[in-house]
Amino acid sequence: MKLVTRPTTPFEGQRPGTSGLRKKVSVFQQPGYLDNFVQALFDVLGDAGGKTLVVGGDGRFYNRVAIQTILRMAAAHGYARVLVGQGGILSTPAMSAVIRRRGASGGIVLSASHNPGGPQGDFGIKYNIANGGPAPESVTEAIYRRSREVHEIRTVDSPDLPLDALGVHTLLGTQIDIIDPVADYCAVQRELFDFDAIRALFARGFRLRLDTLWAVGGPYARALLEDELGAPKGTVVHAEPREDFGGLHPDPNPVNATDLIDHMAAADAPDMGAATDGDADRNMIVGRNFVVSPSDSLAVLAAHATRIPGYAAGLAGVARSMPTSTAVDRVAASLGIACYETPTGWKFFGNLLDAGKVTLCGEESYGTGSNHIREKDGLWAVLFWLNLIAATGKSVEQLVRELWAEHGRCVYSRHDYEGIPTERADALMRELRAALPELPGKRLAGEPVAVADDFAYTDPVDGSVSSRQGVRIILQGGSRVVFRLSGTGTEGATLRIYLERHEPDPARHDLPAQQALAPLIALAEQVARVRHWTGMGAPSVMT
Ligand code: VG1
Ligand code: CO
Repeated sequence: MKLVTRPTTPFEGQRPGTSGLRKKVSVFQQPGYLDNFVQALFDVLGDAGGKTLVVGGDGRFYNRVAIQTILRMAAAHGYARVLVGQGGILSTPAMSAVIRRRGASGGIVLSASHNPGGPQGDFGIKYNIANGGPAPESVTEAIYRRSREVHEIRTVDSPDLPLDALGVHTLLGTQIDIIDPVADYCAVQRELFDFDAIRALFARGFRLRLDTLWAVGGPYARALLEDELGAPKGTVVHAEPREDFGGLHPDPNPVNATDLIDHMAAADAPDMGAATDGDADRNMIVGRNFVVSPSDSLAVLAAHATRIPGYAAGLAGVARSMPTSTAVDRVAASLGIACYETPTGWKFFGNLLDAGKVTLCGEESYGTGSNHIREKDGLWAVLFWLNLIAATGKSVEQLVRELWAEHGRCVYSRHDYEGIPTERADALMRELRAALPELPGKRLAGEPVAVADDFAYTDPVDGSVSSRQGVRIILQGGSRVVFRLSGTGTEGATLRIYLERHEPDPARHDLPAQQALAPLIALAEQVARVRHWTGMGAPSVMT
């Protein structure tokens, strides 16, 4: 076994997006592509002496190949220890838990999260820092700059390590520990929730259907719900991680998780349904014939947090990404706590959580989490809802309807236009940005425009500024339309249009969202010429 240095030439386009570097598997399979990015990362991180690195992924196609490459390179760079999830498995929230509990200096997550997998699908790599959360923009930009200058790869010449059995190996001077991928994660959850109450709920016959979409959430959900909390076997479905997610699109929304939605609409529907995504950090919550919007879910959790042992002392504050609905703002106002508005992407919550300014946070894209780790956490949200139902005796639907009754309903929808030629998506955003100065005061959708800007964020902890984070058009009554381009897609561009309207009148709470939002949908077309630029008559996905 010896240290080797191989010459290489930089690749274009290794700039991490909203959550790491995501590309088609075929791009990652180019010789040296992954190696170059990892070399850039290690160059930016500097001296690895005495440090511990964690490595794991969501088990998708190419996970194992990537892990072997990274282990060799980590050894060549002199890490003292590397912890690897057995079988190469670590969900994103489990990675965060392991980094924090084991005092690691950081971790590498192999996942393209909610993007489809398999040889034809996507792959991704992301670095998490010592707090367990995604690296901030200052770090991801430094990696990108370095990726354009990498000229040699430092690695070791050694055979693959066996990943499937727990154990300890040595690679050059580095100790490689193959660890149980679920233990640390489960320990964190046990500290937060009333497991006895949840166990009693299941013992009373409460029925849950949790669809982990053949992705990495399965082993975690089975260990906690079925093995520990007494949920009947079969509560977790599609539970064995598959390299191609069984052909499913592991994005837990009503469009992709149709099997779950069908079960929840059936005459003998379970009491609660839920789904998690490729790397198990997202969640969708469903009641009987009742889909909960992620923004409402965050608001419900915030409103009742003190019913949960881990949050009994109350919340320091809450945070949501800018396009997420203002439902949680209303709850925060009534609780008398601060509510922060951040750009899209979990990395922006890290400083607020570290500084103790917020306890709960969430995004409209089916992500919720808290200060227990530094990533969003799908199964945590499911446990939170279960604990809440056990503590209040109320159903999913009742809890949401009570939120609406007290604060009004924030009617919400996101329209995605996927696979647009990049130049056309850029042109749409350019034209829209150029039109912004003319909009304030103008009447749109029957109301004057109060704000028309491009969202910029100054981090209240370190003062860093992130600009161009989404175009917002806010009407006088608070209704909003937000436009931004996705930073996780791998084919062309994806335009996301976020629509929100507050409805105080309970008599109108059951109006279908698309109908209630029709004036805002028309506004979006009017100001952004969506049909013209996308060439599409309707969004490809509406959630
Ligand atoms: C999307 C979501 C964003 C989320 C990100 C990562 O980003 O909108 O809220 O943080 O995915 O989620 P974008 O740039 O495509 O809109 V995950 O579960 O894919 O890591
Ligand atoms: Co995810």
